[in-house]
Amino acid sequence: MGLLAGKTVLVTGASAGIGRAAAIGAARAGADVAINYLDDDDAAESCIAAIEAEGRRGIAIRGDVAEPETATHFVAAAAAALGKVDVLVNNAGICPFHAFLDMPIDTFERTMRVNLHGAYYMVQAAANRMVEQGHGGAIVAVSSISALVGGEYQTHYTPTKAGVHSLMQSAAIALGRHSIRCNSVLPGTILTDINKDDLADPAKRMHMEQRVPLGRLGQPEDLAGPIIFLASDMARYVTGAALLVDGGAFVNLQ
Ligand code: NAD
Ligand code: RM4
Repeated sequence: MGLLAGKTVLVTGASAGIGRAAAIGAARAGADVAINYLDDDDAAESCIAAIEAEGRRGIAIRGDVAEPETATHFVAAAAAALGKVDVLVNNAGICPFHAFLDMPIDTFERTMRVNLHGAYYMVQAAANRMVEQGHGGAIVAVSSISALVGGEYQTHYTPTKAGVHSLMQSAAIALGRHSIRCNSVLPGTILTDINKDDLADPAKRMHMEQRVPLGRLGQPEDLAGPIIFLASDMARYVTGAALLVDGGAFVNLQ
């Protein structure tokens, strides 16, 4: 029996990267999976095909998480197609690397809206559905090591990741009475499209790699296990927690 057998899992931003790996990992762990995606229909279809190849049901629902109505639509459409909502993995996010002093207002505001406002709307919509259902649930937010440390070209981004981490802490308190657990994962540097350009600089990539005690940067699949664990009943007494998934990078300061 998989850790998520019989559960319905919703994942935002699952057409690529960590979200895709979490969605497919959840299916492998026995869940039916609904994915939200922004605009890449082919990538979303490919994720659904991989979910179905695990013998599970999958549905893809398009929408920009920065819009509040995307969240209510996603949750309603997922529940209509798959019957219920047990788990939300709030993953969608952007990080358009840029210097601080001349940060364009649009870049700052879009990053806040997608990463933080989007998370808020999604968590609220999923929680309302879980409360209505009356049998609890689990929310896992993809925060970041950036919730704990800064980044010169991430002054717009790191506050959103600290915000998502904080949202999970407060939501854990607000939703505990409904048996809804709220936790976050804090990935270190994971090789995905979000940092492809940034890590194209060989010096930067080597610097990042050398900081990791486990000796390599992460792959999206490295997040699947920790996300599935926090989503599963194995973590039934874990709420308000944050789990670094960074190969040890955060503790490697000295
Ligand atoms: P990615 O670019 O591969 O994936 C991001 C996903 O979010 C994509 O599927 C994208 O389409 C989707 N997305 C972006 N804007 C959206 C919107 N407005 N509405 C709906 N979907 C949207 O990058 P990733 O690394 O897999 O990022 C996933 C999450 O992991 C992000 O929240 C990111 O902050 C976080 N994270 C990544 C790293 C890393 O090093 N890769 C580290 C820490 C945290
Ligand atoms: C993470 C962390 C990674 C970076 C991504 C975009 O939070 O800072 O190093 O590549 O964001």
